[in-house]
Amino acid sequence: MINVIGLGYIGLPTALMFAKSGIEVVGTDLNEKLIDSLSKGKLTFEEDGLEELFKDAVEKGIKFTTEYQKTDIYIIAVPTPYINSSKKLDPKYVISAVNTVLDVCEKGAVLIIESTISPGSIDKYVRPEIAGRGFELGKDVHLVHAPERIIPGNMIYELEYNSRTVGADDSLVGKKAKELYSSFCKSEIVVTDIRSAEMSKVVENTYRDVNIAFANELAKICRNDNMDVYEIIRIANKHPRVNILQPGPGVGGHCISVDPWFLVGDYPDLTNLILTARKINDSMPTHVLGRIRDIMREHKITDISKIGIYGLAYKENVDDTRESPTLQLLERMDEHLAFGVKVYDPFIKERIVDHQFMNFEDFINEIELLVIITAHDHIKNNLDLVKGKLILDAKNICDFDGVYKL
Ligand code: SAJ
Repeated sequence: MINVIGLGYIGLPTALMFAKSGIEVVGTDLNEKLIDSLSKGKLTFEEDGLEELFKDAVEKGIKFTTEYQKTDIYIIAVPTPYINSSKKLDPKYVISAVNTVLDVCEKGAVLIIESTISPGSIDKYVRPEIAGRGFELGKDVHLVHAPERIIPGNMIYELEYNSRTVGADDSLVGKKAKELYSSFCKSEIVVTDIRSAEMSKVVENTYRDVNIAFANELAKICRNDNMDVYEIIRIANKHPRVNILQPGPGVGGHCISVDPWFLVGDYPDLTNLILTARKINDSMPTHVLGRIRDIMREHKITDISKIGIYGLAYKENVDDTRESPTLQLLERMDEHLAFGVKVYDPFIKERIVDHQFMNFEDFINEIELLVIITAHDHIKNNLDLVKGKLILDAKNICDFDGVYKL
């Protein structure tokens, strides 16, 4: 039996995949409301294909509880928040989960940590904890780091078809973990050591951050001289060895905007490029604000409540608002006492910011300038309804005449 600890964005779909493939799974989370909801057959977040997978897993007998189970395989997928001021990882949930596992596990249990951690975290925080409890690593318990790679919006497909990394101290334990994941993962599973697994995960997200920063810097250069950045990227990408990403209003989510900071925090003298990329991406909400100001001036709009921001989620077709460019933008506005901008996102059903609308038409009726920050399919399918408005399209989804771009 596998006990999956932490049933959030990663733990839940992973637990469901194991259950669907016929393995006995118990999902544990300390959040009673969440367990209550899952036990009643109600999902806690939206994701393509998740409903179906959930149904299959429930039919196969997956159980949800707040209790840690006595078993020999654990998958730990608890959150790893980062401390904004120091840009360092806060390992408290991982440490606490490891400790509780040690309270109940069978001798020789394998602890697989899936949560993203900064390189070196297992040496720094987890091994000493285990040794401090009197457990001998490699005998009483075995450690594995198997960082996830799935992308919100396409998680279920990617769980099955992405290649995976398994880092272990011992090749036999690595092989065992690999076999376990191959119950649902149809792609290559690379077995390596724990430090390489930690580092490769953070490197993957940093690579994407740096490449998005390049696109964002191009957007700023092109804006300065009134060139069309999208056209330039489209042409440049015809070159067989060029593949520039898309500029946008900023980089959100709990991964790409966070992981590079771990490298900057640990290697401050060696991370010039990575730090600059982070700064460029973090500056994009301010760039959008500058664009809003230009348009307001040009059209003599003085009332901020005539501005409507579309999108609170950090990217299209998800309901996750962590580090979202819109939240960053509202924070910048707040710092400058610019209150009253209206906000709408069809995926966010609870009110999380001031002046948030729950109805799209009401929202559109009350604004003069629509700022598109998140390219949900919903807005792509409703562009007809916004044709008469001034539009700042930070995601390049509208091709009407007169639409302002980044
Ligand atoms: N973005 C751009 N321009 C682009 C692509 C993305 O501005 O061309 C923005 C998005 O709008 C969003 C942010 O970047 O705000 C991040 O979005 P994303 O779709 O690139 O990635 P995430 O954060 O949803 O998921 C990433 C993925 N990592 C990589 O692609 C290297 C995913 O595979 C990881 O599993 C995930 O981080 C994670 O959990 O670490």
